[in-house]
Amino acid sequence: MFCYQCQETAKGKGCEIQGVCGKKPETSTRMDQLLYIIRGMAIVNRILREKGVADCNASHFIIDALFTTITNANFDNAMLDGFIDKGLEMKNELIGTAKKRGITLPYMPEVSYHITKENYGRLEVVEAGGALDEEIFSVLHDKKEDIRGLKQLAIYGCKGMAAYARHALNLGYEQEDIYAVIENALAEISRPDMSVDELFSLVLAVGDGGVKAMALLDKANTSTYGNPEITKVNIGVGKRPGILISGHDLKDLEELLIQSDGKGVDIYTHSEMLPAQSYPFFKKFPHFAGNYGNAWWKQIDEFETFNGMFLFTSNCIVPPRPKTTYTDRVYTTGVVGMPGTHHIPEGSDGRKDFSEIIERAQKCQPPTEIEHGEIVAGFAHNQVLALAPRVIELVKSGKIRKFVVMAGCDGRFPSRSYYTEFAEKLPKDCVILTAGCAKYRYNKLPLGEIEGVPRVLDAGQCNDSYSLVVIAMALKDALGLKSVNDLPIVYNIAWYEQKAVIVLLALLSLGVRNIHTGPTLPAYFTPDILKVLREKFNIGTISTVDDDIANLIDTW
Ligand code: FS2
Ligand code: SF4
Repeated sequence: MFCYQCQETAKGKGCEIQGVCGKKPETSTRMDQLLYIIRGMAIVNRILREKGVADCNASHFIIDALFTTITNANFDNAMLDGFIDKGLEMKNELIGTAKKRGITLPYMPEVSYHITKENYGRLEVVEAGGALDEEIFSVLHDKKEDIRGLKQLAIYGCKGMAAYARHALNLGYEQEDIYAVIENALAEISRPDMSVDELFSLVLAVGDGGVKAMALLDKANTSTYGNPEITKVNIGVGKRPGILISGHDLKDLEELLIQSDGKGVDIYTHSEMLPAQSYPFFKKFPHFAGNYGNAWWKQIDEFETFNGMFLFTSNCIVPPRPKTTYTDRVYTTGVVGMPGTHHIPEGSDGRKDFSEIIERAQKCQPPTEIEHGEIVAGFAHNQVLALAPRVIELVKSGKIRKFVVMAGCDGRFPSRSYYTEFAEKLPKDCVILTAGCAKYRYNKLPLGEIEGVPRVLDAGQCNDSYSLVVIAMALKDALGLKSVNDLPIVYNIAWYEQKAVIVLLALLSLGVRNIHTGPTLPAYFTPDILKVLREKFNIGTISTVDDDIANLIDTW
């Protein structure tokens, strides 16, 4: 196996024996095979789109296949086998459609690729267009590191974009131009003659698609559930048994809340589901009790004390330890899979039946309290823009000197204590704008307010980084500036998985410069890729807290 898609990749270079995340080689290989199959599908569907006959079911499958290969989403080989079966079947159907219409398809191994079941998850021998190729679907198949890095950067951006597109689709919102960006990227990276310059342009086009996907998901979420509003979220526990819901999918949360209403159980959000606490629709449910625990990676300890049931609607799920007590109480849904847990499929009517998890929860002990008190959430664009006159006044009077965007992901690296220290040492006239699970490094610190404006404004999930862009654009206009780069905003973004990649690419496509990202740079940023990113966007990484505060706050 070879995988270097996340920040925790082995030795900062690539996981080759087993994933640091727990992904096994045979799982990783299945994911590579699946991605190769959807590249073939994308090539054909792109041609069908040019003729006005693209298959939207194929587009839906492609986004799900990308989403399920995202870090910490699927560890289940049987589920991935189902994806490969379906992908091969759909690819053949697309080829059949093209043939029926008299469309000549290019000879490309991605299109003709076939694999028989006994070779799922096996690297050794793969039939590829009649020839045998050991690693045609592997990341390492591209021998030039810059080309490989840029192609993977495009794929990782597509993975993040696909996740957002799926959450929007679950609420009935979709845009063909987003699918077109993804399929175009997958088709283009299959071209053997892509140059570095062409790949850079492609990566920025993926970023542009990311802006569209985040805007669409924002529209889907706010049209369905209302605009997030300032909300005090309980981080303690009640006396009834609980179901903890993790991940990002608000439709799943809606169905769970409706089906569990009046059943004697409480629903708690976890990690990236915390922002749901601020939506008017969800706040109406009396059994929507609060948020339990912290960022995703602490689940293996915090789930032991929750005592109830667990529902994962997207990443990040962590493989439970062998002796853990909660594995059998974990349910997954959507593209998430974990051996030893239970999966709730979507019914033929598009609904999900959560009755089993609710009935089992009724027999559980209430959660054990691990924290108590409240945190404040709900600073998405609508709420912040409602405060805009006040905020602008504070900026103009110098009482707010800088905004620091600290969006992104949290992770296990001890060096991520940097972000806690950075928030603590940040001068008192600076405000943090956050989104994503990175916030857990500082959202419970007593950082105070600036004349009624909290010093941590939490816009929501990682996809709500879109809100931060809307806020930045509005501030730029209100302050009469020409560019977002003229604003008193600096970007110190933490990354872990591929949703942070699409957020980064989205910001770059909008022309945002001077982004600092850490705790380490992606392994696929070769020295040459980094050189170009520095020249074009002045991207940098982090140093020490004191140096970075001096550089980012005091000199910028
Ligand atoms: Fe955090 Fe994990 Fe949100 Fe990422 S819960 S690292 O998926 O997408 O962020
Ligand atoms: Fe390694 Fe990250 Fe890939 Fe898991 S997702 S195998 S930790 S690079």
